[in-house]
Amino acid sequence: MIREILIWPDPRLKEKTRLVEGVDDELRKLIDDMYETMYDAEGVGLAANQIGVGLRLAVIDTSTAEDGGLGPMVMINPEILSTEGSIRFREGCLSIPGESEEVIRAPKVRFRFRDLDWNLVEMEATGFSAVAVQHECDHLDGKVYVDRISSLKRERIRKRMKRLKEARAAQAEEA
Ligand code: GNR
Ligand code: NI
Repeated sequence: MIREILIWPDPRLKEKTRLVEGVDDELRKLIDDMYETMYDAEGVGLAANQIGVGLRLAVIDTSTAEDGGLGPMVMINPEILSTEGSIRFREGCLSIPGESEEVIRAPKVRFRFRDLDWNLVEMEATGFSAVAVQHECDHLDGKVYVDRISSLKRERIRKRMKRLKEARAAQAEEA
Protein backbone atom coordinates (compact mmCIF):
# COMPACT_ATOMS: atom_id res chain seq x y z
CA MET A 1 0.00 0.00 0.00
CA ILE A 2 1.30 3.42 -0.98
CA ARG A 3 1.26 5.71 2.05
CA GLU A 4 1.00 9.48 2.13
CA ILE A 5 4.37 11.20 2.57
CA LEU A 6 4.31 14.06 5.10
CA ILE A 7 5.33 17.45 3.76
CA TRP A 8 7.73 19.60 5.81
CA PRO A 9 7.10 21.42 8.06
CA ASP A 10 5.14 18.88 10.09
CA PRO A 11 5.53 18.28 13.83
CA ARG A 12 5.74 14.51 13.20
CA LEU A 13 8.96 15.05 11.21
CA LYS A 14 10.56 16.75 14.23
CA GLU A 15 9.95 14.01 16.78
CA LYS A 16 12.80 11.67 17.57
CA THR A 17 11.74 8.15 16.65
CA ARG A 18 11.41 5.12 18.99
CA LEU A 19 13.67 2.06 18.69
CA VAL A 20 12.13 -0.95 16.96
CA GLU A 21 11.89 -3.80 19.49
CA GLY A 22 11.57 -6.74 17.12
CA VAL A 23 10.37 -7.95 13.74
CA ASP A 24 6.81 -9.22 13.35
CA ASP A 25 4.25 -9.40 10.52
CA GLU A 26 3.06 -5.89 11.22
CA LEU A 27 6.60 -4.52 10.87
CA ARG A 28 7.16 -6.54 7.68
CA LYS A 29 3.96 -5.06 6.24
CA LEU A 30 5.12 -1.56 7.17
CA ILE A 31 8.47 -2.17 5.44
CA ASP A 32 6.66 -3.40 2.28
CA ASP A 33 4.62 -0.19 2.31
CA MET A 34 7.77 1.89 2.75
CA TYR A 35 9.44 0.30 -0.28
CA GLU A 36 6.27 0.71 -2.34
CA THR A 37 5.94 4.35 -1.29
CA MET A 38 9.63 5.09 -1.94
CA TYR A 39 9.62 3.54 -5.43
CA ASP A 40 6.31 5.16 -6.35
CA ALA A 41 7.77 8.56 -5.41
CA GLU A 42 11.08 7.74 -7.15
CA GLY A 43 13.12 8.33 -4.01
CA VAL A 44 16.38 6.65 -3.01
CA GLY A 45 15.39 6.39 0.65
CA LEU A 46 12.45 6.74 3.01
CA ALA A 47 12.32 7.05 6.79
CA ALA A 48 9.31 5.66 8.68
CA ASN A 49 8.46 9.04 10.20
CA GLN A 50 8.02 10.46 6.69
CA ILE A 51 4.82 8.38 6.52
CA GLY A 52 3.89 9.28 10.09
CA VAL A 53 5.25 6.18 11.84
CA GLY A 54 7.56 7.17 14.71
CA LEU A 55 9.90 4.19 14.55
CA ARG A 56 13.68 4.13 13.99
CA LEU A 57 13.42 2.45 10.61
CA ALA A 58 14.34 3.38 7.04
CA VAL A 59 14.61 1.82 3.60
CA ILE A 60 17.24 2.79 1.07
CA ASP A 61 18.01 1.99 -2.55
CA THR A 62 20.86 3.82 -4.21
CA SER A 63 21.65 0.86 -6.46
CA THR A 64 21.46 3.08 -9.56
CA ALA A 65 24.19 5.41 -8.22
CA GLU A 66 27.28 5.56 -10.41
CA ASP A 67 29.63 5.82 -7.44
CA GLY A 68 28.64 2.54 -5.80
CA GLY A 69 25.09 1.85 -4.73
CA LEU A 70 23.46 0.39 -1.63
CA GLY A 71 20.38 -1.71 -1.41
CA PRO A 72 17.53 -2.23 -1.68
CA MET A 73 18.03 -2.46 2.03
CA VAL A 74 16.03 -1.97 5.20
CA MET A 75 17.83 -0.44 8.17
CA ILE A 76 16.28 -1.16 11.56
CA ASN A 77 17.58 1.04 14.40
CA PRO A 78 20.42 2.48 12.28
CA GLU A 79 23.26 4.37 13.94
CA ILE A 80 26.20 6.22 12.48
CA LEU A 81 29.43 4.99 14.06
CA SER A 82 31.94 7.33 12.43
CA THR A 83 32.36 9.67 9.49
CA GLU A 84 35.31 10.82 7.43
CA GLY A 85 35.78 13.99 5.44
CA SER A 86 33.49 16.77 4.36
CA ILE A 87 31.84 17.55 1.02
CA ARG A 88 29.04 19.74 -0.30
CA PHE A 89 26.24 17.68 -1.76
CA ARG A 90 22.97 18.79 -3.37
CA GLU A 91 20.13 17.04 -1.58
CA GLY A 92 16.45 16.63 -2.16
CA CYS A 93 13.81 15.10 0.09
CA LEU A 94 10.47 13.45 -0.62
CA SER A 95 9.03 15.53 2.24
CA ILE A 96 10.20 18.75 0.51
CA PRO A 97 9.10 18.18 -3.10
CA GLY A 98 10.56 20.23 -5.91
CA GLU A 99 13.40 21.67 -3.82
CA SER A 100 17.10 20.95 -3.48
CA GLU A 101 19.97 22.63 -1.68
CA GLU A 102 23.63 22.00 -0.98
CA VAL A 103 24.41 20.52 2.43
CA ILE A 104 27.75 19.71 4.07
CA ARG A 105 28.04 15.94 4.55
CA ALA A 106 30.71 13.29 5.09
CA PRO A 107 31.65 11.40 1.90
CA LYS A 108 32.41 8.30 3.95
CA VAL A 109 30.42 6.80 6.80
CA ARG A 110 30.48 3.68 8.96
CA PHE A 111 27.08 2.68 10.26
CA ARG A 112 25.26 -0.14 11.95
CA PHE A 113 21.69 -1.45 11.96
CA ARG A 114 19.59 -4.59 12.47
CA ASP A 115 18.37 -6.52 9.44
CA LEU A 116 15.07 -8.41 9.14
CA ASP A 117 16.66 -11.46 10.83
CA TRP A 118 17.73 -9.20 13.70
CA ASN A 119 21.41 -9.61 12.84
CA LEU A 120 23.55 -6.61 13.72
CA VAL A 121 25.07 -5.47 10.42
CA GLU A 122 27.99 -3.08 10.21
CA MET A 123 28.73 -1.39 6.89
CA GLU A 124 30.64 1.37 5.20
CA ALA A 125 29.26 3.62 2.50
CA THR A 126 30.82 6.29 0.32
CA GLY A 127 29.64 9.04 -1.99
CA PHE A 128 25.93 9.33 -2.73
CA SER A 129 25.13 6.28 -0.59
CA ALA A 130 26.97 7.79 2.39
CA VAL A 131 24.93 10.97 1.99
CA ALA A 132 21.68 9.00 1.76
CA VAL A 133 22.47 7.11 4.99
CA GLN A 134 23.17 10.40 6.79
CA HIS A 135 19.96 11.91 5.36
CA GLU A 136 17.84 9.00 6.63
CA CYS A 137 19.50 8.95 10.07
CA ASP A 138 18.82 12.69 10.29
CA HIS A 139 15.10 12.04 9.64
CA LEU A 140 15.05 9.44 12.42
CA ASP A 141 16.60 12.05 14.75
CA GLY A 142 13.84 14.51 13.82
CA LYS A 143 15.98 16.50 11.39
CA VAL A 144 15.63 17.35 7.70
CA TYR A 145 18.27 18.77 5.39
CA VAL A 146 16.76 22.27 5.53
CA ASP A 147 17.81 22.36 9.21
CA ARG A 148 21.37 22.39 7.81
CA ILE A 149 21.01 25.34 5.39
CA SER A 150 20.79 29.11 5.94
CA SER A 151 17.64 30.44 7.59
CA LEU A 152 17.06 32.67 4.54
CA LYS A 153 16.91 29.66 2.21
CA ARG A 154 14.90 27.65 4.75
CA GLU A 155 12.26 30.37 5.12
CA ARG A 156 11.94 30.66 1.33
CA ILE A 157 11.32 26.93 1.13
CA ARG A 158 8.86 27.14 4.03
CA LYS A 159 6.76 29.65 2.05
CA ARG A 160 6.77 27.44 -1.04
CA MET A 161 5.73 24.39 1.00
CA LYS A 162 2.88 26.42 2.52
CA ARG A 163 1.66 27.26 -0.99
CA LEU A 164 2.07 23.65 -2.09
CA LYS A 165 -0.03 22.43 0.86
CA GLU A 166 -2.69 25.06 0.13
CA ALA A 167 -2.80 24.05 -3.55
CA ARG A 168 -3.13 20.39 -2.63
CA ALA A 169 -5.91 21.12 -0.11
CA ALA A 170 -7.80 23.12 -2.74
CA GLN A 171 -7.38 20.28 -5.23
CA ALA A 172 -8.63 17.73 -2.71
CA GLU A 173 -11.72 19.87 -2.15
CA GLU A 174 -12.41 20.01 -5.90
CA ALA A 175 -12.23 16.25 -6.25
O1 GNR B 1 15.14 10.65 -3.06
C1 GNR B 1 15.97 11.25 -2.38
N1 GNR B 1 17.05 11.79 -3.00
C2 GNR B 1 18.14 12.31 -2.31
C3 GNR B 1 19.05 13.06 -3.03
C4 GNR B 1 20.16 13.58 -2.42
C5 GNR B 1 20.37 13.36 -1.08
C6 GNR B 1 19.46 12.64 -0.34
C7 GNR B 1 18.34 12.11 -0.95
S1 GNR B 1 17.23 11.17 -0.03
C8 GNR B 1 15.75 11.43 -0.94
C9 GNR B 1 14.63 10.55 -0.40
C10 GNR B 1 14.23 11.02 0.96
O2 GNR B 1 13.65 12.05 1.18
N2 GNR B 1 14.60 10.27 1.96
O3 GNR B 1 14.34 10.64 3.23
NI1 NI C 1 14.21 12.85 3.11
